[in-house]
Amino acid sequence: CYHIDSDMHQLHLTSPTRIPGASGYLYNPSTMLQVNCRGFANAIVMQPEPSSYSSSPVLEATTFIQPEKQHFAHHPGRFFYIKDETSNEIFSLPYEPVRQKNVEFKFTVGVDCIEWQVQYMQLNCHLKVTLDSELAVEVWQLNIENLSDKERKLSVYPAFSIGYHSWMNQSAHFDADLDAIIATSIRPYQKLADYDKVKALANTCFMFSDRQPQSWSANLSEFEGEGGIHNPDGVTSEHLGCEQAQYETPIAVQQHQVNLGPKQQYQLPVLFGLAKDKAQVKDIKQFYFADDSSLEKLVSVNCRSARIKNAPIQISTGDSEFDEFVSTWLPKQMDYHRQLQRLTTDPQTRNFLQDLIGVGFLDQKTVRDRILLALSQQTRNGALPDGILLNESAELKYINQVPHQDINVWLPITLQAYLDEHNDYAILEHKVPFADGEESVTVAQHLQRAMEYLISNLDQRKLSLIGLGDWCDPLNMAGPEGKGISTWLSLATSWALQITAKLIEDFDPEKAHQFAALSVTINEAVNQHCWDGQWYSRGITDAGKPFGVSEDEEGKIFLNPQSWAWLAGAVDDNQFRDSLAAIEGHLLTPFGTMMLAPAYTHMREDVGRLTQKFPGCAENGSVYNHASIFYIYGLYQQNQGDLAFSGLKQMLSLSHDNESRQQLGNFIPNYYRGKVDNLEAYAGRSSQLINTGTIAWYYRCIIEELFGLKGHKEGLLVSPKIPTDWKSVSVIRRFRGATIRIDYTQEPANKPMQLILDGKVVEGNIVKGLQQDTEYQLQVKLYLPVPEPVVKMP
Ligand code: CEZ
Repeated sequence: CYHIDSDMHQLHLTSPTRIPGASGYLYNPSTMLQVNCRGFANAIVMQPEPSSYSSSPVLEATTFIQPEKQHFAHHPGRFFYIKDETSNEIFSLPYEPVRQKNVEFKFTVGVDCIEWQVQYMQLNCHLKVTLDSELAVEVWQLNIENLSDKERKLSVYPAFSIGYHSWMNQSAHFDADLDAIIATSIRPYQKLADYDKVKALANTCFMFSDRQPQSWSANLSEFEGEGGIHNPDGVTSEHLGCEQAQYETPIAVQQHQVNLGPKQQYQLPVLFGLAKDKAQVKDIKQFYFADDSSLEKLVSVNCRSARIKNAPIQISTGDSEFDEFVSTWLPKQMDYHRQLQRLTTDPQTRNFLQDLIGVGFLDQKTVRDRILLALSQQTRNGALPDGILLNESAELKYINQVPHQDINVWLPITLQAYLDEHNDYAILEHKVPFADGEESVTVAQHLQRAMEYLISNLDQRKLSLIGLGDWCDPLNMAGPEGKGISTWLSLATSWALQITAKLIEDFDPEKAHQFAALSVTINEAVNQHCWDGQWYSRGITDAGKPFGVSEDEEGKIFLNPQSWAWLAGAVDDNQFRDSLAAIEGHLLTPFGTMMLAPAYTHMREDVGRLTQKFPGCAENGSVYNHASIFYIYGLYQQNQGDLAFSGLKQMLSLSHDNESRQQLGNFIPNYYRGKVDNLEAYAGRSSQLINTGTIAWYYRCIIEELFGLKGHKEGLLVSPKIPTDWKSVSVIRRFRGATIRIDYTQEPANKPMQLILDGKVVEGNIVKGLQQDTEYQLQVKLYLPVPEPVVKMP
C-alpha cells in the first residue's frame, strides 16, 4: 500500500486504514503543521512560545508533543464534507470524519506539499495543502471532477477544527466583510505580570475562501447536532445554521454549492490559520486573492521555500529508498530542526549543541552564532545551563528545571564537528562573556572551563557522579545522594577531554596534556569498576550497587556505555568483541538496537523515573534512535562498516516494513518500540515524533563515515567505509563552497585506495586546494583485500 516516487520526492500510501498514523509535515520559520493521511492535524505556532491554533474540544492544557499520540474522533483536523444534493449521500475528505468504505484513496507526502486523491460517488477529488513561507497560514486547494455523465448538484463543506482555546474568553462568528469565519480568544493567565505577554499574542483564528459561502457555522455542537461529527446535522440539513460560538467551542465550517456538468471540474481554495487581528486577515486575503493567478504563484513560493537547495550530500547507490532518504528527507528534517529549534524557546543544551552537528552541514553561520550564544550562557564555574534561552523572556521549563551532569560533554563534540566542516579555527580565539559576569574570555578558554567543570564532577575513583541524571533524562534516582556514578558519563567525559586536548593543544599544551592523561585515568577507572565481565554496567547507585549488569533481571544491559567505551577508546580487542556480541545477543531487533533490555516492568527506586515508562517505549527499552546512532557511529570508529551500514538501513521506515513501524519513510522518529515479552506485536511501532538528536549524527555517519568525506585542516579527508558488497556508487558533496562529484568503485585487489581529482592522482588521502564556487570530479578507487589462497599440504 506504499511506494516511493523518487523523481517527485514523494511517498504514496493507498489506504487510509493500514497506517492510520502516516503523516507528512510542513514548516516555516514560525509554524509546523503535521497532517496524517486521515486528515487529523497538529499545528504549532511559535510566538515565541509554542501554541496551537487548532485544538480538541476538551480542556486546554499546555504540554510538549507526546510520543505515539492517539487520534480520536474529535482530534483536530481539516475536513471537507461533500454532499450530493440529489441523493443526500455524504462523504468526507481526506477520510475522516465520515470514514466511507471502499473509497479509492491515495495520500501523497511531498517535501513541501501534502496531497490526497480520493474517488468516491463518481467524483474525483484532489486535495492539497501547503504552508505559507512565513506565517501560520495553511493553504488548502480542493479540486473536484465530475466523472459521471450526469449533472451533479453538490454542497462542499470545508470544516476545520478550532477547538477549545480558553476558559477565560473565546468566541467565533462569520465576518461578512471578509466572508470569513473568525474565532478569537484570550490566552488564559492569572499573574498580572503575564498581561503584557498575553496582550501581544496573535489571537485571531480564521478560515475563508475566495468566495461567499451559501451558509456557515462557527459553533461545534450546533454544527454536529444529534448526528455527531460523523454525520453532522449541519451537513444533513439543507443549510448550515449560521451559528456563532459565544463562549462555546468554535469550529469553522462553510457551505459552498455547485452544479457540476459531466466531466466538469470545480475548484475551492481555503485558507486557515492564525493572525494578529482582523486587519491582518484582510491583508492575507488580499495577498492570496489579489488576482486570478496570485494564489498559484504564492503556492509555488510556499513550495520552493521549503525545498533544501544544495543539500550537503546527494547520493546515488542504486538503492532508491535509501538514496531518497539521504538526499531529500534527511536534509529536510535537519533544516526543520535548524529553523524551529524543536518548537521550544529553551531547547535542552545537549539537544541544541548536537543539532548543530547536523546543521553545520547545511549552514555555517547559524552554527557559529549558536555556539557563541550557548557560551554566553555559561557561568564562570564552567557550567553550561540545562537549556539555552533563545530570547529575553524565555525561561527554563519542564526537564530543564532538573540539573543534568552531562551538558558540558557536548561542547567539544559539537565544536570539533564544526571545525572539521568549516575550518573556522579563528572561532577558538573569539571572546565571549560569561552569564554571571563582565569577564570575556576566548572560546578555547570557555571550553577549558567546561572541562574543569566535568572534572569537578569526578569522584575519588575518577568516575563521573550521575546526580539527577545524564544524557538519559529520566535516569534520575541512581545518584541523588551525590555518590552514584554513571559509566556512560565517565566515558563521555573521557572522550570530551580527549577532543578538548587536541583543540587546545596550541593554546595551552600543558592543560592539553593534563586532560589527555586524565582521560586515560578515567578509562582505567571505568575498566576497573564498571566492566561486568561481558559488557559495561550503566552505573553504580548511591548504595554502591552496580546496575545494567548481568545480575539484574531487568535492565541487564544498556547500549550507551558500550558504544561510548569504543568512542572513548576504553576497550581492548576482547572487550570490544565481547561488548559487541552482548549488544547483538541482547539488544538487536529487526527494527534496530534497543537502548536497554529487558525493559523494566516495575519501578526501581535506585534507577528512577525511566523504569516507570511503559516497557519498550522511549528510554525504557525502545529502539531509541539517538542511542542507536551513537552505536552506529561507534561501529564506524571501530571500522565495522558493514555492521554500521546495516544499522543505518534498519533505522529507516522503508516500504518492506512500514506497516510494522506504522510510519512512512519521510522522517526518522525518536524511537521505535522495542521487543518486549508478550508485547511482540508492538515491536517497531514508531513514536511519530520528528524531533530527535538522531538525524544530526545520521548525517555525520553518512557524510564523514560511510562516504568518508570529512573536513580537515588541509582539505577534504577521504576515508570511506562503504559496505563490502557495493561495487560502484556516486555522490555529490558540497564542501566549503566547492561542489565535488565523486565516483566510488570497489573491487578485490591487494592495493591501497587511490584518489584521482580531475584526472590527476592525489598523493595521500586529503584532497587539497579546493576552491569555492568550483566543481570537481573525484574518482575514489577502493580495493577489498583478497585473502591469500590456502595452500593445502600434500
Ligand atoms: O527527551 C529526550 C531529550 O530531549 O530524551 C533523551 C535526551 O538525551 C534528550 O536530550 C534521553 O533521555 O522523560 C524524559 O524526561 C525524556 O527527556 C523525554 O522527554 C525525551 C523524549 O523522548 C522527547 O523526545
